Amino acid sequence: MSEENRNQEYSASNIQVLEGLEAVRKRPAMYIGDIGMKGLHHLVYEVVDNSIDEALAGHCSHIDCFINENNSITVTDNGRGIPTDMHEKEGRSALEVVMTVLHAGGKFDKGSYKVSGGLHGVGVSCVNALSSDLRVEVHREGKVFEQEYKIGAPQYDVREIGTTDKTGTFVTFLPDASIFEETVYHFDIIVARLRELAFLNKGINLSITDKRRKDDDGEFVKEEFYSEGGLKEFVSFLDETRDSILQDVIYIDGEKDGVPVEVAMVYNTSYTENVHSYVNNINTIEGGTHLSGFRRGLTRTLKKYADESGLLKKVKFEISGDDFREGLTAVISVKVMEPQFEGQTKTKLGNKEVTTAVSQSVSDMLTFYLEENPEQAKRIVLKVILAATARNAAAKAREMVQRKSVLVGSGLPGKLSDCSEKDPAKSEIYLVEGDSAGGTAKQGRDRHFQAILPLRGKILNVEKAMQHKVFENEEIKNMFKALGVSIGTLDDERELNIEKLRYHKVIVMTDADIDGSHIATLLLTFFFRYLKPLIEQGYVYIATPPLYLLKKGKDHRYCWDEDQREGMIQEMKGGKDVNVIIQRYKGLGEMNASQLWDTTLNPEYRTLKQVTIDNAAEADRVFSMLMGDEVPPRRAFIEANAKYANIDA
Ligand code: 0RA
Repeated sequence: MSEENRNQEYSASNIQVLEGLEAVRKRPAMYIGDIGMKGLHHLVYEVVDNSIDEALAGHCSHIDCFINENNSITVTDNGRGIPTDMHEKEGRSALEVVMTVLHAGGKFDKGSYKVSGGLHGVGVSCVNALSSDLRVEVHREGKVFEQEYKIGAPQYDVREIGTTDKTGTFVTFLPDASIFEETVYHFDIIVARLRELAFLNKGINLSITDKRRKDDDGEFVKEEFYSEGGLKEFVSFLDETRDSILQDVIYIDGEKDGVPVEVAMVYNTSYTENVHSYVNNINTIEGGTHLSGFRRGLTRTLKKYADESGLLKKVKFEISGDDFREGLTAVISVKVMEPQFEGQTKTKLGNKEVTTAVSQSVSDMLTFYLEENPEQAKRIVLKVILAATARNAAAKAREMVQRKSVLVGSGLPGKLSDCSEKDPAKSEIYLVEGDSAGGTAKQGRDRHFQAILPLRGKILNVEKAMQHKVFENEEIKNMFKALGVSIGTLDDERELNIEKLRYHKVIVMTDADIDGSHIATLLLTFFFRYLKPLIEQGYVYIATPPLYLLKKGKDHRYCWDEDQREGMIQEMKGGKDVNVIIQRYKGLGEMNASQLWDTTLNPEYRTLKQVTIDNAAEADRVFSMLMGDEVPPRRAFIEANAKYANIDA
């Protein structure tokens, strides 16, 4: 290629690069999901994923992350280092291409098994485009190379800055504050993801250091993760606060039809099913073919074993797929070369060939396990029979709920004060603790679009109740009826129908004290276990009533926490020696209707916290811990999270 040609080509591809990065900056949400807290953290995952790929290729053992003082992030690995040689076609360093060209990630290593990769699989160039500053350093072939960028644009050609006896890649980036709504990183969010990644990719050392904070020993706050046992340990971790009915975790790590399949499962004494599935390290919250394969393999194998064991002789009714999964905690992780993601959140695996691969793997593993462990096998079968018996009772209870609701006509509970608006997108329902607060809310609300459903006292702890008890519970029936949500069965699966959901804002409102937060947690547990799609679709919120009222003559102001209270008092005093009266609200009942409207109901002034499931495995663990029997872990959690009043879960 002549020099002239090369220059021409260089500038042509340069323009393309700039256009590509500009596209990312114009529509960041299309590439990283959103520009809030989630998207901000997604940048970290994207960079870490590249290092994970290098580790999965067998060339990297350590990945270390740092939240720096200015909320920039550094990710380092001890892999081979991104190649820095001239990229023939592009006429510049391969490193620069990787860092600036969309989707350039895997181009150099076709043979390798690139299975990791963020949800959107966009690559590090995307992170670069969305960073006001980024610096990459590569240690390779005895030399140290570096390049820096501003919003994706290289500030100079890749240059050599020294010698080294190590290999690896170091990336430091500062998210662009003009793009992201928030730029402060949360240690706990990154911790949860790295822990998950350590379990999903056994044998890799991962760490996160928070350089903004020091612990009591004067060291930066740091967490390290390493899993020898992979999913086996993941399942034990998830079920730490539950009682297993098996001696150990059932585990398989193999490959079928070219699909690596790893599955770990255990049965506990609870009544909930807890199955988490992953494809290429991505949590597939909508499931898909791998999950179907798991269920099929599990049901067939257990059914066959139960039939042959003779234990089913006395059982007079059908055993359904659900029954085989009551009290089951499992994690399924598959690696797929060209995954097809479908569904609303693009987290549902579509590849048909995966169903059989997983189903056969699971069948093989389970058949072997059941034959080798007859004692454990019997416990599982008895557990399944128990579940089927209870489900029969529950089906009867449910039928009654549905029949009743038909008889009542509109089917709305008597205690519901409905709104006049009929469009769900414009309607809200407040679930209010206690009849008296319910009464105040009813007077204070805007009846045009706000409905009130008072709930009496303690809500059932669904974590510890059998399904039929849940469906027989009066308050729970009222919630189903008011929300317009029904449950049917389809293809052996319990199926929630939320098409007729009557409100797109479902707001939990409780007292701002310990009891109130306990009731909120009980309600959220119920939503998490029985109405998860409502949370996933962003319909569930928590109201935040104020904690204090400050009065100076006619000047009345509300405060939501201590810091705000102190600041507000100073402001009201204005340096003078005047008296500010502080009233502490202990419960909703202490507010009158107009105060409640002003602070907690009026969309113009209220603050609603949207309930989200950022990390399903983590949420699952937290709920089982909060609602389970064991007190010490619960107390530790509540103390650690006291400031957030247990509701960020
Ligand atoms: C392609 C080829 C080679 C290394 C990498 C990619 C690589 C990428 C990243 C991203 C973060 N850390 C990384 N480490 C390595 C090397 C090919 C070779 O040396 O033969």
